[in-house]
Amino acid sequence: MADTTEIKNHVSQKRPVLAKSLMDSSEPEPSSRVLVIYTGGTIGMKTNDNGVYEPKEDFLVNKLRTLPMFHDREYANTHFAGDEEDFLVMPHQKGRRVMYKIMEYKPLLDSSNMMMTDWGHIATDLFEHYDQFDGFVVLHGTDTMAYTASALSFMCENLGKTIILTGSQIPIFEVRSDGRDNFLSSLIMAGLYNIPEVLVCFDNKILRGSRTIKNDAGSFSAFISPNLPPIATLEIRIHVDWSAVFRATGTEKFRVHTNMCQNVGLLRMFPGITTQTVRAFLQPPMQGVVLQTYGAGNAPDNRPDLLNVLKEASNIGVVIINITQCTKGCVMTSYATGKALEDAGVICGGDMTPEAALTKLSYVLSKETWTLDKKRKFMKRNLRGEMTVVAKENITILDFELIESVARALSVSSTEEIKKLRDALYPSLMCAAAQTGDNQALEKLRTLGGNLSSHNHDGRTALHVACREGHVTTVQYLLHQGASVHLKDSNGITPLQDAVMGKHHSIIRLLVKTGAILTIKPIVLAMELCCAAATEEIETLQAYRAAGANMNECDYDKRTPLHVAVDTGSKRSVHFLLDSGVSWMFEDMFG
Ligand code: ASN
Repeated sequence: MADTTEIKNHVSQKRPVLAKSLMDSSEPEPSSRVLVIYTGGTIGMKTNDNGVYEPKEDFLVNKLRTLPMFHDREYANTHFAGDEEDFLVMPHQKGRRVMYKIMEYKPLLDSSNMMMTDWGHIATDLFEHYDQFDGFVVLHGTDTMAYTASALSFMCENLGKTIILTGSQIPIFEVRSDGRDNFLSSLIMAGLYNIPEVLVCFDNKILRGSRTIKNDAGSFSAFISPNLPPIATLEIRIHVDWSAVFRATGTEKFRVHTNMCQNVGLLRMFPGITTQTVRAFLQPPMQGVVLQTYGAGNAPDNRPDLLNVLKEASNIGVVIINITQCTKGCVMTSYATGKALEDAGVICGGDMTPEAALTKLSYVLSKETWTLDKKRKFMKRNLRGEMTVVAKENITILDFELIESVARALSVSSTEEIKKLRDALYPSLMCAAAQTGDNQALEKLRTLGGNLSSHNHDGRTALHVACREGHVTTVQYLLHQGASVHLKDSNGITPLQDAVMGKHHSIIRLLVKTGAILTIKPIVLAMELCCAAATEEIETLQAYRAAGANMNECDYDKRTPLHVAVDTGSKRSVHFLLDSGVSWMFEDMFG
C-alpha cells in the first residue's frame, strides 16, 4: 500500500482542489488579487558578462518564490489549487492576504528603450484583466517611469481600481536593495487599499503618477511630486490622505484609450534660441508642443520673429502648452514676457510636469472625434489631478461640466431634474463668481439660462456679494443686466447696506443713483451712527451719509450721533457731523 505522502503528492498533482481539502481543512483567509505587470527595469536585472545591468527572463518570479516575505510557500501549498497555483501569496497583513500573479513581458526592457506603443500594451493588459483583479502593480524601470505613469493616468478612463508603478535603483536580489520595500509596499497598497488612481510607489511614499518626476539618479528617494504632497506615506503606520484622492466621476465603465498621438515634442527655451530652431521644431507633422519656459512661464517678448513663429504654428492648429522649467511652481501671466506667449496662442499649462504635459497632449490630440477647440479646452482642464486648479479657474468650471458632473453623480437623467439641479446650483455659483468679481463667469451663467437676480440659501444675490466685496465693474454689469437693488437677504440686508458695510463709496453712489435707499430701521441706524461717532470711524459715517442716512437719527435716549461725539470727546466726529450739516439744536431726553 502506498504511504500517505505518496497519495497526497499524487492527488495534489491530479486533483488540486481535493488535495487542498485532504492536506489542510482550514478555510483560506480573505485575500485580494493583484496582477503584477513586469515590464523590466533595474528591479529584476542582473549583471551580465560585461559587468553592466541587464534584464534577465524568468529570474524574478523564481527568486521571489524563495523569499518568505514575498511568498508564503506553506500557505500556498495547502490552500492554492487550480489556476491559483500560478499565484504567489504574501504573509497576511491585518488578517488579509495579498495574492499576486506576475505577468512577465517578453522582452523585458530597460525603460529607456520603451516607446509609446509599450504604454498601449500595458493599458491593454490592465483592461483585459481589470475584472479579475482587485489592484495592479506595474514593475518598471525608473528612467521613464514618470512618463509611463503620466501616460497611463490619461489612457485609463473611469478608473476605479489602484494601479501602482514601482521599481528600484538597485536590483531586488542584491544584498542592499530598495526594490524589496518598494515592491512589498506596492503589493500591499494595490491589494488592500482602493485608491483609484495611477500612482508611483517609491521610498515609502505613494505619489500621484501624473505629478511625479525622477529627481535623483543616485538616491533611493528617486521620485518627487513637487507640486502635490504624497497621496500616502508608509511609516510605522500607513497614512492615506483620502481627501487628496482623485476620483473619476460618472457612471461609465473603465476603458483604455491606447492610440496615443506620437507627433508631440518638448522644447526647452534657452537664451538665444534661434528662430530657425523653433521653426524647424514646429514643422509638420508636429501636432503638439510642450514649451518649457523660464520661471512663471516667461519667454522673450522682445523677439517678434520668435513670437510670430509660435503664432503661425498655433494658427495652423499646432497646440502649444506653456510649462515652467522650474521643478516647482506654475505658469502665470504676471509678466509681459508671459503675456506675450498667451497672445501668440500658447496655452497655459499651470503646474504640470513636463511628463504630464507631454502625455496629456499626446492623449488629447489622439481623440479623433474632438474638434481642435475642444482639444485646446481639455488641455487647460484638470483631467486626472495632473494640475492644480487655481481659485479663478474654479469659477470657470461654471460651464456645463460642473452641472453635468453633479447631475451624473446624483444619477439624475431627465431634463426636468437637471433643470431643477441647475436652478439649485446657479445662485451659489453666481455668488461665487461675484465674490471674485468674475464678470465673464457671470455672463456665461447668464447665457446658460441663469437668472442674475436669483438668491442663494441665505437670500443673497450676486449683487449683494459684489457690493460687499467692492467689485465696481461687477456691480455695473449686474445693474445693466437688471439685477434688483431692492432685494433683501434673509437678514433683511440690501445691496446698499452691504456697500455701506464695505465702505465702498463709488458703489454706494452707483446704487443710490439707481434708486437704492437705506431700509435699515431708524433705531438700528442711530446705534450704528452713534457707535461710529464715538469711535471716530469717519469712513463709516461718510458711507452712511453717501447712502442717504439721516445723520440726526436718535437712539433710545433720544441722543444723536453728535451728542455721543461731543460726550466722548471725539473731535473728528464732531467736525465731520457739523460739516455734514447736522443740527446741534437737538435736545436728548434729559434736555
Ligand atoms: N535604466 C533603468 C531603467 O529605467 C534604471 C532603473 O530602473 N533604476 O530601466
